[in-house]
Amino acid sequence: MHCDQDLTPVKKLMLIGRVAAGKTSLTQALRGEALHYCKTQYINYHDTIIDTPGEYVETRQLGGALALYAYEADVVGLVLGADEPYSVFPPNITCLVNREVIGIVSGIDRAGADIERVSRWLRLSGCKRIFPCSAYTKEGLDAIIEYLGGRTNE
Ligand SMILES: Nc1nc2c(ncn2[C@@H]2O[C@H](COP(=O)(O)OP(=O)(O)OP(=O)(O)O)[C@@H](O)[C@H]2O)c(=O)[nH]1
Ligand SMILES: [Mg+2]
Repeated sequence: MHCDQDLTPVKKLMLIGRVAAGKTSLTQALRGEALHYCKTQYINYHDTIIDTPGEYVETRQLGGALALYAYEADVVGLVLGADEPYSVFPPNITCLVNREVIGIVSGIDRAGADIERVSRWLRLSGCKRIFPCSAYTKEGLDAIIEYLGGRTNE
């Protein structure tokens, strides 16, 4: 499975979200890789994406490290699954980093997806731009790639 576009390394994206939010799958999809489950056990640096383990946002002691790692990125993506029952991100959290922060609603193909509700939570946390997407169906990936400055292959 491949994306229609290449993710040209114009802006480096860091993904933050709870365990199983879909960060690694999104990373694979954006990079045009076939999806394969791989539990993230440490912060993974790719050329254009920094993929973080969900435990970092779920564990107070590790949370501070995310703010520091954000300095390695141009854009921070707060990832919430479209079917998540609550948000792990507090209100107005985006002011903690001096980077652009976008909201990513992942897994919009999932049964029980409520894109509007999850988008509201992300806006409450301070995200001005929200990108609903699915690593499975590839819906919405082009918009993220375009936002990051990716080029089409054509
Ligand atoms: N239906 C659907 N399932 C998805 C999607 N993205 C991920 N999943 C599934 O959700 C599960 C967790 O996905 P991961 O991408 O590993 O989640 P993660 O946020 O990287 O999780 P950690 O590494 O534990 O922090 C896997 O079983 C994926 O197959 C999606 O867009 N749609
Ligand atoms: Mg992961």
